[in-house]
Amino acid sequence: MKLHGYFRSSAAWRVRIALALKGLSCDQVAVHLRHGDQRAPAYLKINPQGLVPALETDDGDILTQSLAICEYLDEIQAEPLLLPGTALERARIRAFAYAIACEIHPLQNLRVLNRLKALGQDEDGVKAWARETIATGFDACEALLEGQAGPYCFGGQITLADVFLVPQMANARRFGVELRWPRLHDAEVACLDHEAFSVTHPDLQWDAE
Ligand SMILES: N[C@@H](CCC(=O)N[C@@H](CS)C(=O)NCC(=O)O)C(=O)O
Repeated sequence: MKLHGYFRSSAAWRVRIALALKGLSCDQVAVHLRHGDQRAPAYLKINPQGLVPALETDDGDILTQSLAICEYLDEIQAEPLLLPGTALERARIRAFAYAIACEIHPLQNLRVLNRLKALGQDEDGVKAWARETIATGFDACEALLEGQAGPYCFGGQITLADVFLVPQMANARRFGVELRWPRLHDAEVACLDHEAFSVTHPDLQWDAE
């Protein structure tokens, strides 16, 4: 398989974590987001949305959207399951991952921040927007974990929720969010102790700058 990503992309990091957890090997192709490679015609043929990640399967099929890719990986390689448990438990794990993927991350994405700048927001205003978006979203995420045992988001097994939490915590730090969520913090610490999270860290990628 081949993963089109970018070292700092939190959405690509989700997929790197899922691949590493499942022991699936994958070539990495760098799409330099700051240089605008995602808008090059050749890349738009791979992902018409002009976003990373995109995963090319061994059969040459192309998948986009990190949630869809992670769920695909969970279906082709069940061990360890990212969506374990009962239907109710799986729905809770999904809700947490979706809260990050669908509500927090899209609002602090590069193209949104660039658009805010184009509309006249200065650098401080743009960063404040990103911080507020993440902080409000994390308030809800912390509440979603109320009553859930640790050390991970949903008990003693790493799930899709953890795969989405850790990269978003890195984004929070990058924008200078004051981290005030003890449960999210503890889950992140537990995850970073696991090789699948540490070796896939943005700073350790071959295209890291
Ligand atoms: N919902 C998409 C989001 C993908 C996404 O926003 N990727 C960012 C990097 S984290 C990107 O490619 N941004 C480029 C841009 O905004 O032009 C997913 O989960 O795959």
